[in-house]
Amino acid sequence: MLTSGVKKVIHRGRMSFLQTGERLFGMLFFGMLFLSMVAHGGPVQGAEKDPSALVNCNIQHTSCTQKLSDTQVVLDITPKPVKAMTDLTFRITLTGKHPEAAPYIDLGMPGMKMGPNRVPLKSLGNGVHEGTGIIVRCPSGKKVWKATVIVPNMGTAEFIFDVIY
Ligand SMILES: [Cu+2]
Repeated sequence: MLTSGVKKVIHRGRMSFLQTGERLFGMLFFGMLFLSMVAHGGPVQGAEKDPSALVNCNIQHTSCTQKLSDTQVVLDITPKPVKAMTDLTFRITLTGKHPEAAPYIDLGMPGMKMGPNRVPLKSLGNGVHEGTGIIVRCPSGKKVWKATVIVPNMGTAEFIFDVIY
């Protein structure tokens, strides 16, 4: 009597455990499905599909200029052609109002989460700032890169350009 009662309880316990397990598995499955949908079909995808449409800087041939409130931000990268996996010199020239601290550059790719890649810049006087950095080769094969120039207390300017692999 007693043992069969205990068995029943164990059996019932097992059943509900199995059901909970199945439910958990289902939730995980749909959770992952949802995540992969977000990862592949989110609003960022537009930029990832055709990043060349976002290019706003012909860095392979010239420097690039953007307006930032009271100043102009000029970016140049040398040597040219600008290649991935080589030491590059980044030069930011600010005309007009000067910031409280030196600007710096965050390198990344449009619509993609790349690892952090910051280029600190040193002032050379007259609004000129320079630093060295490396643009890596993206495993996706995409060659459109983005340099976000952060000018303390003034704002940011985004330069999007093609890099040679
Ligand atoms: Cu990438």
